[in-house]
Amino acid sequence: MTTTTLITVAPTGAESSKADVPALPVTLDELVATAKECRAVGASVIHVHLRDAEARPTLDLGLLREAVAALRAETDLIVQLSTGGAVTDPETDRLRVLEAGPDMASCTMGTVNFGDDVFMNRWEFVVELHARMQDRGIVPEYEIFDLGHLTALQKLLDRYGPPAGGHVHVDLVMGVPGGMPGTTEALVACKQALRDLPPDTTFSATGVGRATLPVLLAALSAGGHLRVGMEDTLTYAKGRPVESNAQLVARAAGFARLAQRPPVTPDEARAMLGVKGS
Ligand code: KMH
Ligand code: ZN
Repeated sequence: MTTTTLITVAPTGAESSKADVPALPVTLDELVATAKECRAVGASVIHVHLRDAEARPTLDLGLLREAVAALRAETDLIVQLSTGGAVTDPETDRLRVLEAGPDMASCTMGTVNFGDDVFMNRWEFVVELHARMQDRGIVPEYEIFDLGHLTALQKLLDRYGPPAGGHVHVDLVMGVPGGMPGTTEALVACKQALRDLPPDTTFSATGVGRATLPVLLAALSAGGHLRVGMEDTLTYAKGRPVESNAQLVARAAGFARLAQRPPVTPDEARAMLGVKGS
């Protein structure tokens, strides 16, 4: 029985524009303010994509280092950098993200259609990411956009060994056009496939767009953890745009408490995920 809930906030993403979504945090000050608000209402991990001075997605190493330092100085959240970036980012830039020294980084387990685009994750690239994270002691969150990505993860762990920290944590990203649907049935199929991974493997789930609530409720009932945020969700309810990331975290924390699985603190999350102390 899972008795607590890990809540990750993904506040920005690489897909929405500030012009379309004025509440999106795009400057470092906005990111840090969002991080503090989300920590206060139940988040323990922050999944970070950065924007440049024009609010365009960037993997600039200097900006990433600055963001890691600022988030560590101002919060006790686990800092997880995205190595997924935007669909246009080259592999070299995505690998270089690790040089910013985050606690965790995402590692997507395969290529997936992504709306009209393709989110490329070649096998050799995934292996390289996994190996560099092992070398640097960065704990991966394996991003799963489709059921077969879990088979790829099993192969990765069998061939190249356990991740840094020794614990396997996956995030099911559900409802991306081109990936698996955001349904209870798909989540249960993934949960069944998790049986082929190490027995203490944990999972969180993210429902994109209108899959947000079905996936959140299915994850809680299936013993999963939660990722929420404006990377994935821009509508709070029909006709109501999301006002802030904290609004989404507070809603997730409320559901978690109702399920008698209250949110964990960042230190409890570190112990769960095998992340070294702050
Ligand atoms: N922005 C997507 C193309 C990740 O952060 O690792 C990829 C993504 C996954 O968001
Ligand atoms: Zn992301």
